[in-house]
Amino acid sequence: MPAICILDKFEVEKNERFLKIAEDLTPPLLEEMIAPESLITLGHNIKGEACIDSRKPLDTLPGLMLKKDDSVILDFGTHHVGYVTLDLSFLGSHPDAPAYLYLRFAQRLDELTVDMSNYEGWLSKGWIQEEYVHVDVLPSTLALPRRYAFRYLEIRVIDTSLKYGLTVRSASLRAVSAVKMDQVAPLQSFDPLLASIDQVSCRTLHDCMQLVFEDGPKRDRRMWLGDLRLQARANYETFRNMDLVKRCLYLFGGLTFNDGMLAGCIFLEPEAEPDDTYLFDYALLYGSILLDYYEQTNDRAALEDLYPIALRQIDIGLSYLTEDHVIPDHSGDFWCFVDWGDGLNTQAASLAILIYAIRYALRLADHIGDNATIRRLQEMQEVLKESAIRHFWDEEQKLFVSGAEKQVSWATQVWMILARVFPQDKCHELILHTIDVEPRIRMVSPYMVHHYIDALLRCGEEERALQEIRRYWGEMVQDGADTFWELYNPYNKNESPYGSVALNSFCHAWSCTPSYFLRKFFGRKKTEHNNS
Ligand code: RAM
Repeated sequence: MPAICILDKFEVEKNERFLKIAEDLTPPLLEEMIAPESLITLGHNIKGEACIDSRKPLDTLPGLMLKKDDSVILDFGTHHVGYVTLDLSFLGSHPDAPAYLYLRFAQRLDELTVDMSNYEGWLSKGWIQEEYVHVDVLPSTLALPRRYAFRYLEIRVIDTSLKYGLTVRSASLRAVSAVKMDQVAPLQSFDPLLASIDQVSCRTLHDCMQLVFEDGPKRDRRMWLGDLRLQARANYETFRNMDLVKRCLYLFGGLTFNDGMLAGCIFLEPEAEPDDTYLFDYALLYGSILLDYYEQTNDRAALEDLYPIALRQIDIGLSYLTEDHVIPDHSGDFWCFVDWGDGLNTQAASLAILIYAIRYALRLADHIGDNATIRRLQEMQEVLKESAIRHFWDEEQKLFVSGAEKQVSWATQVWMILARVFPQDKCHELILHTIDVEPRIRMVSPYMVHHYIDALLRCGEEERALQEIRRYWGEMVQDGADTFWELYNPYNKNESPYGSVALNSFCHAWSCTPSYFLRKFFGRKKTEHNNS
């Protein structure tokens, strides 16, 4: 089902001072020249999944003569983001027709086996990383203007002519990122799986750190608030690029609309603009990004500039409350994100996220010394906790339910725990009971699983949190992830919110948080211990 938001009334308010601060913090992009490692051919394993059948050394590439329908696949060794240049030539008579090429960039091997022309989902086909190119003159250098996110490049010759064949003398990639991988020391763990999970997380974050924290360098190539929050947290434990977080906070803060609302995401080009998409939960979580940033940096000026924006989101959130202190049920609309997944009812979670966001706003207000706000929000927090229990707690099932259908989902329980609606011991019982019951409405995005891990830690379930990181992100590593994916449902590996897995992003910001958990909460001792 398409999930879009188009606001009728959309009046952007630009704060030029904030935008100037953001502009001045634009990072230089660091470049690295990368050559492919080898040439590969594809096969299938016993499960029917695409795998590498054979490899040839790179120095065999220039000698290959590619004629009509021939193709070659280059493996760049791991996932990268950047610009590709091909040095092309020919063998045979002087080219008497253009070389007509099809180029396909893939983050995962299985993308190379899908016929993209069959894609009929609701997101634009424009996101598919493929090109049809005519090359009129040979030899020549083909410098592709578009930025790609990929590990594999397939070059297929649609046609040359009967008199000549194409050769690829060399291929190169100018990889870009705001940071360098070697800025981060490897995780100190004797558990090779955890070390790999951390490494893949770091690479995911690295590849998403461009002129802003992008959500996915293949798609959507923009900055989403919810993703930014998790990326910033992982960044504090790894690359520690504080200026990039600051720039992103000021970009959002400098581009509000309709009396102070924050956009769900921001486009960067041709100039920074907010999308006309409001996501209730994402906007509320801005305060938590600001608090984390302030506690990391002590940047008082930023706190004072951006505190009113964070507070405004809480007041906008509160304005949606009914007289009975619940948020009306918007499930089915792209209004409160929570998680991808068909049929998730978000009503109860939206109230929980409001309560959670108020806790962060209170801590911000405390730093600012805004006592009137502290009093007002403390009272409101109690009213809302009581309302959450009254409306959504089902004493018989010992679980929270959501919406008129009284749906039981993992997401609702997790957010109620993070909102601290119950004292810690009761939250602990609730998470264990949820694990026992295994609600049918599961978590499908790493974004939601991040919050589940957070809830486990809140309940003192550290061992289990580590086990879940191993199980969820570890399974992606075992499934061949070089960078972590936008969506991973171990129960349905082909799940896509977009109508085809071809449009899923396989290097996605919100999936990079194992590094945050492993480095912040689990020292060397714990990760060793769990290796058994
Ligand atoms: C998708 C992207 C993005 C996410 C939004 C809600 O477009 O995956 O990362 O934040 O949905």
